[in-house]
Amino acid sequence: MKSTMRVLAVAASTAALLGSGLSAQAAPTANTATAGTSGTQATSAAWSCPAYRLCVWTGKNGTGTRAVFKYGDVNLADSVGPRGMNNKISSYRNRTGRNWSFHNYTNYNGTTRYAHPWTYGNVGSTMDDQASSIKRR
Ligand SMILES: [Ca+2]
Repeated sequence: MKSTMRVLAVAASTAALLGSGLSAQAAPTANTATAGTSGTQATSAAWSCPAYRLCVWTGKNGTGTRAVFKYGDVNLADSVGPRGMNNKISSYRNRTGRNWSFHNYTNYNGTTRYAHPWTYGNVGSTMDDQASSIKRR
């Protein structure tokens, strides 16, 4: 990973977005084809996420192992909070009214991408399998 830092004070409206900028809309119809195939943390359906939480997945399109956040995680590699997600996040769903930032280093450092309220999608090539911290804004 490159060591370039981004200024986090940049207004969210002008900051780099995650993925291809899917906007607020209803989540796609659940895809049951992938249900229950990836172990104990597999979600019941693609994009399944509790209300008022940020969900992230190890697979694209809301599949694979899921982690759920209320406040974020300063270090995805440690044992505090969900395990097994460091450098593995490929998709997200933001079911909150807040912006969230994804960073390729711990402590909210490094390359930053934003997930706007009520959006979902793949995180995009810049952040795919790169995120090491996540912050609720
Ligand atoms: Ca952690």
